[in-house]
Amino acid sequence: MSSSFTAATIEYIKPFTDQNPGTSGLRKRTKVFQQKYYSESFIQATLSNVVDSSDVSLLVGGDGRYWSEEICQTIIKLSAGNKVKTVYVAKDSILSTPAASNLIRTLKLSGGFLLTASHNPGGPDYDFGIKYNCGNGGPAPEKLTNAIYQKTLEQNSYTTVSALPIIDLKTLASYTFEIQNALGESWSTTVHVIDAIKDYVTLMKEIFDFPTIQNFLKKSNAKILLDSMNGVTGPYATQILVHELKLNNSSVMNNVPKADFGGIHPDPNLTYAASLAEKTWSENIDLGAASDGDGDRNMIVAKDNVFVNPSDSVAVIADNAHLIPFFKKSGVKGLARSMPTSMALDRVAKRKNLQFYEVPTGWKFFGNLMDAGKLSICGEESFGTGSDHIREKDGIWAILAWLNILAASNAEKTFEQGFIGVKEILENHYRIYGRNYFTRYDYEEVSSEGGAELMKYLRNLVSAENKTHVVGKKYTGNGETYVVKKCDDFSYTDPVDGSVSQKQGVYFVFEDESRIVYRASGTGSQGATIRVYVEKYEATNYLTEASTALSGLVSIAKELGKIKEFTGRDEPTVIT
Ligand code: VG1
Ligand code: CO
Repeated sequence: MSSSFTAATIEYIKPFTDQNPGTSGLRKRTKVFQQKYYSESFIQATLSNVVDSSDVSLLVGGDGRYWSEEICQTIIKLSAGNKVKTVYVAKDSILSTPAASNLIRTLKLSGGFLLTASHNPGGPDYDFGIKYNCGNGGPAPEKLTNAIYQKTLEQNSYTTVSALPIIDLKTLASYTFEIQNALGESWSTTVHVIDAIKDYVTLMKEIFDFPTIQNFLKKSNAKILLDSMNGVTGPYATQILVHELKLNNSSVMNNVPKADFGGIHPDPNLTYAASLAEKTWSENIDLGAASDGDGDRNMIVAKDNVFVNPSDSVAVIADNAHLIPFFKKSGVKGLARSMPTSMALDRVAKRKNLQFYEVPTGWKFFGNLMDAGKLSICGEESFGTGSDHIREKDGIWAILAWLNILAASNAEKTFEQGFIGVKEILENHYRIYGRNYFTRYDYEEVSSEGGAELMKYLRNLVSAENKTHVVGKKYTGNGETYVVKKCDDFSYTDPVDGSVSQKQGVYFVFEDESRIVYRASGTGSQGATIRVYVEKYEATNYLTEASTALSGLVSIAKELGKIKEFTGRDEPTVIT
């Protein structure tokens, strides 16, 4: 469809002061985004930084949360106003974060807007978010997010084409609009409403050994359950598990995306995905999994009360990469984890003689390494696992990786005496490598001042002038004593472009390699969230409950960080 000229107009606004994107995009209460000109300001600031030629093409879509369709229309109008040549919009605006990363890469787009606040709850009273990904498919690096923020502080107008019709997001179609501005310039903008599911499914079929997985599922009668938590992965999971791998419908749950996630907090951990874990354990399910609102996180559980800690999950996947066709073909170039993630992966890198990197929290830091061909498999303790097939973490990828490993580990089995399950794979890993017990305590939505004071106190404690008093100091908790070997505020220099990211978390390493890390979250939308990460390595004693193995260090972590004093909290909001 083509129409006659539509006018691009300038709207005047006041700058906003609170549009600094955090760990992964701008996340606020929906009501904040609904303020007049608020979303337009952030979108314009982004477009001002990324529209650098007459050939810009963008992708738009998100996790389907409340307010997404409205913002899709706003982005289309501002894109047209800013001379973007082509806008690809996901049908129904349903586009998982990993699928977006893939589409940006395969369609060779300039970038894309992802409408998501990820694992944060959605709806009129909860969170909304806008995130920009670049042409490599990964989250915008700090250099760009800083420039966007600067722009929002200064700009006093945006350009839009308010007369554009509302695009029907329910129907696959293309539209071209001829646009003109007051200066007499003219250009055209084309909008394609596209299927955002199928390319992702094709990609998964290229990466994993679907015939072997299907054969395993059929012969073993393994029970699989994937909980999409009413988030965006529902249609992807249904297509892959039910239509491709021929499992029955009961293998997927909460698989229809809902604007408010059906009231669920779509964060796949043992607190918010407790019903999936309970069902898996009570119904003897061989592999239970959950993914978050936008589909980039995953949790793996299994019968016999097995919970696969995400730090272990990435280590197991890396150790078994040779069973996955994608890595068989391309090899494993290197491994990486975020700083607070347990050191289980380091051990795999060492044993396999692979390059290894420790980066700050947030997926954007992995992208540069991948683009430079230095990194294949990486993970974060926050239920994020992924590889260089795209530039985001990928929930369904991680679940399929486990299925592929299960299937390939049992390829020779007759299944009369059962099969090697998740539990055996995990315990075998511990037998070879030992176990890095790990836990994270989150103190959510404490006062901003309290959170800031806590981090200031810790930074001061590990500063150059004070750290000499801390190193060598003994701390005792629950009768266990640990001696500080080193401590610092983590700083990272990107080995590819030399950019430096400072103040990425305060860590204490003890003489037995145990660690305590403190960080302020960069994804919350209200107050401050303090995360405390605790880790302890045991070479042979790998069958203890994590909470028991870590109880001494946890009590040291509370005391060392003066948690009660600064946050007013006795107990954390969430323990993972
Ligand atoms: C959290 C996690 C981090 C993750 C980020 C985005 O950030 O800790 O590992 O990359 O969320 O995940 P923070 O700053 O709150 O600790 V997602 O699934 O919300 O895009
Ligand atoms: Co997410």
